[in-house]
Amino acid sequence: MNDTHDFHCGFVAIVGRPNVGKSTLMNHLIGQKVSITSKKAQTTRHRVNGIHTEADAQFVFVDTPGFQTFHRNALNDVLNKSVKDTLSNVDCVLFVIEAMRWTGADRELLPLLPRNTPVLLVINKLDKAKDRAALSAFIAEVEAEFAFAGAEVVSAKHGQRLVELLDRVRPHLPESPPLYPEDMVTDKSERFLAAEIVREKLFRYLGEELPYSMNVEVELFETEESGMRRIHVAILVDKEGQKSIVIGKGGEKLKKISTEARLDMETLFDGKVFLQTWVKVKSGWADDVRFLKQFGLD
Ligand SMILES: Nc1nc2c(ncn2[C@@H]2O[C@H](COP(=O)(O)OP(=O)(O)OP(=O)(O)O)[C@@H](O)[C@H]2O)c(=O)[nH]1
Ligand SMILES: [Mg+2]
Repeated sequence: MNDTHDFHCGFVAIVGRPNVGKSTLMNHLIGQKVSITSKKAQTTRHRVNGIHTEADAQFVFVDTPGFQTFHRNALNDVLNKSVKDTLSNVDCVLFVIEAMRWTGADRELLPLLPRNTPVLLVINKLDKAKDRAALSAFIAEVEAEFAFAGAEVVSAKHGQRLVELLDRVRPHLPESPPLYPEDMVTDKSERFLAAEIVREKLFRYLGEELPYSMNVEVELFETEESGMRRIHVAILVDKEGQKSIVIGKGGEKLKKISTEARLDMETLFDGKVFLQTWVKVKSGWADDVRFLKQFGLD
C-alpha cells in the first residue's frame, strides 16, 4: 500500500427503492456475497458494509434496505429511519434505479437525497435495456429531476461497467488512511452473516408473503479448534400454521433451506459448518418495535 498521504478512503451509501439491485451491486463491487439478495422486494433489513480496497483507495459501501414509502408499519418505519441516518454520514451516495423503469416509488426518494453530498445516478439492469436510444432518453429524463454529480449504467448481476462506476466514485473519497485491513470485505460478524444467509434461503424457498413475517435468531455460534463452526439458528414465525409451511412435508423444505444455507456459509467462512435449524412461533413481531430493537433493527 502507498504512503497514507496519498490514500483515499470513504463511505459510499447505496440507496434506492426495493428490488432495484442494491445488494447485488454491492456484492459484485467487493467480489463477495456479504449482502443477501432475492427476487422479492425488501430483502435487506440491515445496513451492511462491504469493503473494496485498491492500491491507493478504500471504498466502504453501505448497503441499505429498499426505502418504502407505501406500506407503513413499525418494520418499515425502522428501515426507513436507518436509510436516512446512513445518508447523513457518507461521502458519496449511489442512487440506484432500474433501466427503463422510473416509478413513483423512485421519484418519491429524490427529496430525501442529501444536498451537500455528491449523489451519483446508477442505472442498473443494463442487460434488460436493449434499445440504446431509448435508454439515453430515459437517462436524460431522470437526470433532469435532480442535480446528480454524474450517472453510470451498469449491470450488477453480470458485473458490467463496475470499473467505470468505481472510477466515478473514486474522486469523491476524502484523503484518509484506510479504515479497515485491506483483505477485509465486511465489518459484519460471522454470526450476523449466518443469520442473513438463512434469511435469504427463506426468501427463496417460501411463498410470496411468508418471509416478511419471519425472523431468524442465532442461538449458538461456536468455532471449534478444527475450524469447524457449530451454528444453531431458530426461525421465528408469527403463527402456528406458518411453522408447518416452513418445515414442509416430511421436513423437506426446512432440510433444503438448511442444506443450502450451510453450503453458502462454508464458502463464505472457508471451512466446515455444522448447522442446526428449527422453527419457533413468536406472534406479532413485525409490529413490535421493542422486539425489533432486540434484533438490532432499530
Ligand atoms: N437482469 C438483472 N437483474 C438484476 C441485476 N441486478 C440485480 N438483479 C436482480 O434484481 C433482484 C433484486 O436484487 P437485490 O440485490 O436483492 O435488490 P435490492 O435493491 O437489494 O432489494 P431490497 O434489499 O429488497 O431493497 C434479484 O433478483 C437480482 O438478481 C442486473 O444487473 N440485471
Ligand atoms: Mg438489498
